Amino acid sequence: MALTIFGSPRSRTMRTLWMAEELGLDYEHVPIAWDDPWLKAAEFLQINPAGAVPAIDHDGFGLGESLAINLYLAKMFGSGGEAPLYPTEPKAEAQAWQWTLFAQAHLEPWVRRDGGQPVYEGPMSEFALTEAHNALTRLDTTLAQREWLVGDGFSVADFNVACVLSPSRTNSLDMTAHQPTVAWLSRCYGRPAAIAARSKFAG
Ligand SMILES: N[C@@H](CCC(=O)N[C@@H](CS)C(=O)NCC(=O)O)C(=O)O
Repeated sequence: MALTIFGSPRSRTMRTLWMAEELGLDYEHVPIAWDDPWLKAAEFLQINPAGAVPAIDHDGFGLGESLAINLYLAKMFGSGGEAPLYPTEPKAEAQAWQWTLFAQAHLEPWVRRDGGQPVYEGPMSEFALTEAHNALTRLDTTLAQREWLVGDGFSVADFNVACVLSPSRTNSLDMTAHQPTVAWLSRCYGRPAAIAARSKFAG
């Protein structure tokens, strides 16, 4: 199999690189920047029509959207073994989708820091902060009762929510009221693969 991961580690591509590390995948990395004009060239748009990173090419199959890439790689390479990253039982799988969509819809818009833009300034700041804390409280409610979001172990559900709540984003928030989430984030980012990915790529 040939897997290519496109995107600079200073972008959401860090999510894909962490997943590749979790799964122990062999891959080629093309560290293209988010503002490189090649992202809008026909050749790259065939891989990801959104013209954004991360994107992958897996044996000629192109895919964009970081959280979809994580679901795909986890399902393809992490469904088996003693501690599967991808839950295959249909209800558990649906919960992994549920948490992924929760992260995309209810966290990503309010915790994003694209292009170094301040998120919590300007006319939307109060609304954004309220939405961010509401979503974190929703997460706290679950994590006060269980160690991981789905099943008994770390899964792609934890992965996708945690990678949206990266340290560079939670550092801009007052997390005092969200101790269950803070403790869970430490468990996620304390994983050997998370530490290895950060030390390899986030220098
Ligand atoms: N929802 C997408 C967002 C992708 C995205 O906006 N990526 C940024 C870098 S972090 C980018 O490539 N921006 C360039 C552009 O949109 O023109 C995902 O999660 O993959």
